[in-house]
Amino acid sequence: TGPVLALVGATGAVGSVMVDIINGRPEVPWGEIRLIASARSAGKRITVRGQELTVQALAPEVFDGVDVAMFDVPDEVSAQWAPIAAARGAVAVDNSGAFRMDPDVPLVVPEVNADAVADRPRGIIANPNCTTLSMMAALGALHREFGLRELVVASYQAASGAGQSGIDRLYAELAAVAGKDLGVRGGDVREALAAAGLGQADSPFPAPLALNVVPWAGSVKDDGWSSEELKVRNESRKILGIPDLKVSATCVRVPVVTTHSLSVHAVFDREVTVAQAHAVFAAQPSVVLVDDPAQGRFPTPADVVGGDPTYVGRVRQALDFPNTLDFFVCGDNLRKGAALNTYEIAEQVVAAR
Ligand code: 11C
Repeated sequence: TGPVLALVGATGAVGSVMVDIINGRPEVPWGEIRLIASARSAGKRITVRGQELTVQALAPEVFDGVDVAMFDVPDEVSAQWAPIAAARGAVAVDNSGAFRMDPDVPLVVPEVNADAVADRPRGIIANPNCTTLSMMAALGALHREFGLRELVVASYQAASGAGQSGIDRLYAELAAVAGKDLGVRGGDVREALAAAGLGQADSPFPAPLALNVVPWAGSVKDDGWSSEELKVRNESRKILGIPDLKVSATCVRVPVVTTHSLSVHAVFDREVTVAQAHAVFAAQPSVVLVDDPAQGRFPTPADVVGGDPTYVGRVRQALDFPNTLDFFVCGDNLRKGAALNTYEIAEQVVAAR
């Protein structure tokens, strides 16, 4: 019998994708898989690799005998329960923000720093934020070749980054404005939402998302920064192993259900051409290059959603800035951005045993 895998948060937006990923693998190394969630979801039945499993309520005993426990739960739940899982002998692979910047917890993207899984003094490995993750496979490949020095990015983040409530809210808002001719100015979206009973205070977003873009994700931090923007900065530095990487990020929510995009301006130590960058992307197995704008070919969330790779396009050498590249990247925030990378770390842990 193989190792035991636990999935904590099995019924959430990311947890459900995790189950899809496990079901879609040609082979898995696990002898047993346990599904775990809050008491509210306990008792639900979910089919995993042809077997109907009953979701168990989160409790210390569920981790007994577990080799790897993946956590897809809010920060405070991970903060409490990942150490409990570790104390009971499991390696906790955590997708929350609770441990990412802990110096005793590796922050892993297998394409970039797979070896870091072995150095885990707390028995915990962290999975990066989905916005950071969406560009890491591409940036890691470029960094190895040209030496990354500075990063200026703007994100175009999907509603599902805010979980199931974000997905539900976007669909409800779209239903409230659908089929109406709101005129050349797009009408008063707030009025249309209010008329449909969608109060702003009930939304996970700080402004209407339908027919709009919202320059905010996460919580308020010092000097006008959002938590999401600081995560992009701090996590990029840690994953790439460049503690003094200069980063400036602006995080924006857009009315896309799933798949985060980023516009990236990257500055390198060495000269770089578009042809060289294309060659680097083409050689990175988890990156798909879609870059032929004359033929209308570039990545968009609509084409990328549901897929595992990071898609890169619009690669340009900035006319006025030497040693730089500008490009656009799209990645499914629930797959590589969350569930898939977490699962890849879990497989890496058992493969390295
Ligand atoms: C979003 N990236 O799109 C966030 C969600 O630190 O794991 C993930 C937050 C995190 O809202």
